[in-house]
Amino acid sequence: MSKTLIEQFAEQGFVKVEGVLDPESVLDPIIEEYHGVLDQLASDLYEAGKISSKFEDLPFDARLIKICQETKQAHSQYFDFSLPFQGVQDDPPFWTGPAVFNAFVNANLLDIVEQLIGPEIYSNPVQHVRIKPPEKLLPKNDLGNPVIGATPWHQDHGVVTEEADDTNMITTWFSLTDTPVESGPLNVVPGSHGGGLLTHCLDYDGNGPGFLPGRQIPRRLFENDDAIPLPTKRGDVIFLHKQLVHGSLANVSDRIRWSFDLRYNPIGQSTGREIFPGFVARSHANPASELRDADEWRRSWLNCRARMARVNQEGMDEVKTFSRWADGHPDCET
Ligand SMILES: O=C(O)CCC(=O)C(=O)O
Ligand SMILES: [Fe+2]
Repeated sequence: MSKTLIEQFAEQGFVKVEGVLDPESVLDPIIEEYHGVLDQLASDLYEAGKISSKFEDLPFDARLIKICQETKQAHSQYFDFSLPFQGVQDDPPFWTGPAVFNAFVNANLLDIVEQLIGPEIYSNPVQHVRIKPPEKLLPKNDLGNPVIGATPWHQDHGVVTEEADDTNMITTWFSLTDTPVESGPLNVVPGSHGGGLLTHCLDYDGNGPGFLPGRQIPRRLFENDDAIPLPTKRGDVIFLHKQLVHGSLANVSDRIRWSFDLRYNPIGQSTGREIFPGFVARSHANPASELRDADEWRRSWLNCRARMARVNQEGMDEVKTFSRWADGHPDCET
């Protein structure tokens, strides 16, 4: 079994493993925590006069959708366990609760990560929660596109800085709710991790209908006809090689689409976003170094937020967190 998993990952650049996370003991407590986050968002917006009601009687999905519609925003930062790269001021909200932390250090998850990158495992801070309401119910931005939608073609290697070029980073992706094809799961190009790091264009709009302008890999640079969607059930986890070309489909369902993407790399290798805090998730060599205190994790992000408020202001990016790509590459001509 484990040989098959390792072989499949090596050949295809991804592997989906069913039933890794227990829905009741791991995922439900996370959903419960996020009810509190949504309460906070509703209170803040209501007090600021930006919504007509706190919508306390609505279920999670409908309440979030209503708030997005009235404010014409997705409010992703409220839910995320990460921070903006620039212009951090006025303490942007984020969520690093204990149930979330519990998933980061889940033993079943780390057992598979260990098979793929070895036993000394660091939690890489390139990490996001993505809650995407049905596109048909979402307000549109200035360009007429939904305020949060499908993820364009990219490699995760392309979102870290050059210091992490030799880092053996692995992405883990799982959904909090079942994610059938119509909900907009990951869409991957099997085997595309063999072609090296491809050009990511900053504001590319040549990928055809359904692909919004933005940072992405032009589809002529890889075998884009081979892409396959990876629908998931609660508890399944997808593992991605850092050079696998992937994106996500649009959420054309009636339900929210809700995922976590967490990354890990061998201890001691650069995370490619050094100003953000990672931690030792597993170490056979030094078990005492494993972080198991959710409060300490939360404090590391609070400290990071204070540091970020002193750098990368007003269009500056003296601390590189993200953008290794420049405009004007010949690959980006349309
Ligand atoms: O969930 C998504 O829309 C995109 C996730 C992704 O690109 C990733 O997990 O690396
Ligand atoms: Fe990705």
